[in-house]
Amino acid sequence: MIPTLNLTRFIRQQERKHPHASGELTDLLNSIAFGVKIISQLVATAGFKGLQGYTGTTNVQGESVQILDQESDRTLIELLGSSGHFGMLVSEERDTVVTASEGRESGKYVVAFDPLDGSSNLGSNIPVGTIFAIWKKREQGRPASVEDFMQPGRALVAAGYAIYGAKTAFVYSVGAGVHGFTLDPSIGEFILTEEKIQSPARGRTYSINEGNAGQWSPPISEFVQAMKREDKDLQTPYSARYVGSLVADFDRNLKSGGIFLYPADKKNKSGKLRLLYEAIPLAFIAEQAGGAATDGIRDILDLIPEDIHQRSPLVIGTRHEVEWVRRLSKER
Ligand code: P6P
Repeated sequence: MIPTLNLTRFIRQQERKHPHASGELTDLLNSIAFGVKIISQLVATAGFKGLQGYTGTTNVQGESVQILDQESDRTLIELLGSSGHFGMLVSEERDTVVTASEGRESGKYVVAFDPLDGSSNLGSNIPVGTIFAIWKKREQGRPASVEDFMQPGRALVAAGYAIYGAKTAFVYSVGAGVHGFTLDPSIGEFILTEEKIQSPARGRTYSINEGNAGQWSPPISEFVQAMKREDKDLQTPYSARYVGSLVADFDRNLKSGGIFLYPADKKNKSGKLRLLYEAIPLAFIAEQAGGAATDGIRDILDLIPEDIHQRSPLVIGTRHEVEWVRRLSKER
């Protein structure tokens, strides 16, 4: 059977539903997908192409930078740069913003991305991912500024992620449902494999780093205890699943149901994960698929970033469990 819909055609189909679309967003999404194909190859072949290991530098997060972090960042910057449709970029790997090249400041969009999230897992073949968020500039006809990133996730025009695992998948939304594509490396195409992904109303797994239990706030401790307790009415206990790679944990919950938590704690007062290019894009996807995402109490998509590398607590996944945590957090 010949696969009929690849990503390029699907995005074009979605664009045709917006008669005034200029095609710039389509170009941006295709540029990101092109970058994901290259990163997929880099991840798969790093072991014998001398791309494994560390550069010896640390990034703005204070984390040791892997060669693949740098290569993935560079790939996306170059491809987005040549698309000409962005006004400004934010990457987890760069302290400061990347502005559009001379004469291309008219780009309508700003893009924030984590080029290779979970890269500390690369040595052990655990799935890692790329996460991206696209906003329209607040005002067209002028160069982009950092202020264009200080918009809530509800203003996103598109968001998505790639996951480099047993297969390379590309999952995205432009606000009209969540759609999943699988890379066929034999033809270099992303083929539509999951149209209109809908998360279940509730899950059977919870995902949190239990090594931090001594640092958690009472509502989080109470929720995790409830996850472990035998209670027929609550349909507990749940199973514990924690990969330690955000995109892998998120992708499982999106499709099979479940909750992921990286809460604020005594060690990480604002949580560990980044608001702009981790929490917000995944929250957009989660809500589009019928799920939910909060900082424990407030919807992630209502939060307005104040700094491009700001951290945020994240509770994300199927609505039943996310609301359970919200109730406990409000009561305590
Ligand atoms: P911890 C990977 O380093 C990452 O940024 C996310 O992908 C992942 O969810 C989280 O950190 C894991 O953090 O503290 O549990 O190792």
